[in-house]
Amino acid sequence: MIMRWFPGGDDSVTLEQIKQIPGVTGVATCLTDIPVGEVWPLDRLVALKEEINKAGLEVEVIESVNIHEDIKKGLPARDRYIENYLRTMENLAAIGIKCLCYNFMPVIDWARSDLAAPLPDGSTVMSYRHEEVLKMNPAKMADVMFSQARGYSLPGWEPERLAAMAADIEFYQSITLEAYWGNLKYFLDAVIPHAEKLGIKMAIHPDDPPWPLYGLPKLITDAERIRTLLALHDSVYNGLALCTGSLGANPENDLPAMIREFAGQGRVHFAHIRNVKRLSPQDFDEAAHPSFCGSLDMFAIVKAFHDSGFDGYIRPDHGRMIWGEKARPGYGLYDRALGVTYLLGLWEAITRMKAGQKE
Ligand SMILES: [Mn+2]
Repeated sequence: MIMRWFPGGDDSVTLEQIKQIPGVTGVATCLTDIPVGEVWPLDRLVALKEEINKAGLEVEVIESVNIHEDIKKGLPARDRYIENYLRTMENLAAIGIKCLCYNFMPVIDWARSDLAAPLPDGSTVMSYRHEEVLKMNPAKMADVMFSQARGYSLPGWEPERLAAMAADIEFYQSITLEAYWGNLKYFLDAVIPHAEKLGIKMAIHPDDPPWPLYGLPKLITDAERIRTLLALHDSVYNGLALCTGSLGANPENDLPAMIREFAGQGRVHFAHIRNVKRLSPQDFDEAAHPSFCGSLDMFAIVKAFHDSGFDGYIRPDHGRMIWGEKARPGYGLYDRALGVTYLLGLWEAITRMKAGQKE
């Protein structure tokens, strides 16, 4: 069980606080100040690892090393950026990283219409209203998100990406889904053999939300698409960060079945387990972790991981903002800590009930 943590004073939550959450043994982290496409310097990574280890926590997961838009677009410059990606992977392997989370979402990483939507209990959550998102142009959505980010960086919404946003969205209108799969395959064919050599499991994060937006191609949205992804380069090192909140926004996605299939094949390396409250097929609020707080059956989800013999990394993903906490949207301490405790409780109960059945 790990938690996402941002270094360099870019997080309201401290390593010391994370260390005190029962059962959390490490963090998933990243360097947020390296421009997308540049090599992550080894000395910075060594210092990062030392800082985390000093707090009594492990760092074996990086979330994320984002992919330069030229790779996603399939431009000639992609080879240089893929070379940089391979160099970054070597530096990550040198500090003992075993799992690398990334995504292949064009231009816009995760999208929400509100980062602090109030719930009746006085807490706030990140929410998504499809009509509102369509009414905003992407630049307006970026404005809304930054105005609610409390000064923290928004992973996946790097300034250099925003600057080129309008032109990039225009560019993607002429890229077919088939061509976009081809661009992902080109990347995987270069990266996965290197990952095998270095012992780093690649874990792609699903698209969030899992449906098309602004005419942009979306790849990782459902079971059929995930089968396509896994077949693009058939290696266990080509795997998933299975995010229940992202995939669960679409009521058609049967999460326990997907977990059984893909974790059963050893292709899930990282689990983001959180709940989501669906309000219509394309509207949702993020929710507290327990089943009764949202639309997902969290017991069935955790049991599917358990039954599949899942031994990868789990994190509680996003939480609500509660108890007056001021933090990066989705990444406060309190609700994620409650989420950890709930998930570990489910895990223990399932483990012990199975042991009891055997006696
Ligand atoms: Mn996630």
